[in-house]
Amino acid sequence: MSTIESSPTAAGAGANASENFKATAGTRDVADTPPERVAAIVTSVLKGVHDAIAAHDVSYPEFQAAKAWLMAVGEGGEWPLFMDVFVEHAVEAQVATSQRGTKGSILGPYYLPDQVRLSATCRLPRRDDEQGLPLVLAGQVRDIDGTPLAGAEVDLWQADADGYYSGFAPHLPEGNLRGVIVTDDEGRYEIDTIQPAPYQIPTDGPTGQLIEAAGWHPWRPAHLHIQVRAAGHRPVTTQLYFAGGEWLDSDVAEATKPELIIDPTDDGNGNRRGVYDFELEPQPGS
Ligand code: MBD
Ligand code: FE
Repeated sequence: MSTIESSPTAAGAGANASENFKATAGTRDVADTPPERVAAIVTSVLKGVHDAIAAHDVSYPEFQAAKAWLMAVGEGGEWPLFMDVFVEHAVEAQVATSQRGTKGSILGPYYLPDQVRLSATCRLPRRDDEQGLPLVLAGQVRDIDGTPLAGAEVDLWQADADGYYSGFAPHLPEGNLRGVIVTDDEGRYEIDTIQPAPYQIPTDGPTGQLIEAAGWHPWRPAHLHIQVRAAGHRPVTTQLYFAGGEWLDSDVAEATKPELIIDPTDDGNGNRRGVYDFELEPQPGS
């Protein structure tokens, strides 16, 4: 694995994911929250803020610093990054209480829809000189009753061996290490890719500055992002992690789950193979 020689810059690492978030608004369900519910939620959030101010005897300079920081997050386009790192895991955990089958994890800020469709056995698009340990990810997509799901979509996106995502890093070709793999007649897939590096939140933007100011670390463990979709089934958005990897127990985004850790086998000839089967529940109401 190549190493990150210097910390990624906020611009270089695509910390500004705001444009993509706005551009993909049409792909998401719309919230239809009645006024009483808006009031109840926002009252709770504000009460948390007010309570923290009292509990910690917050000063005027601290209040104004918070305001300046909030402005910088917006101006730097880092709200998608901040929300997905520090808040999304709680939403995912809530949704997970009603989801059966494969455990979900957070979507994060770097999903791009409409990537190249690939047949069940494939190589993920990569540069000719793509660095990183080779990795084959293989498995089967099934219904929770065990029925194989042919023609299911395994939508995979991942960082490269330096921790950068295509579409959010100017030096990477469009579509690099992204693809939608369609399962075969037995619901199987087999993807030839490389092992991603851990992801470091850029230290020079407002999110990174907050992490530094709080004395936290800016790392996520190495992970593959996967969304699995099949007709008549509830899609699952998840991530796979690597056994023994750094930061597994202290993910800044709190998005790891023990069920999502794979332990690829290595035959000593550079062939590493990780296996993961996905199980989708029928679409509620279908
Ligand atoms: C990532 O790669 C990621 O997965 C999340 C959730 C947040 C920031 C970067
Ligand atoms: Fe990620």
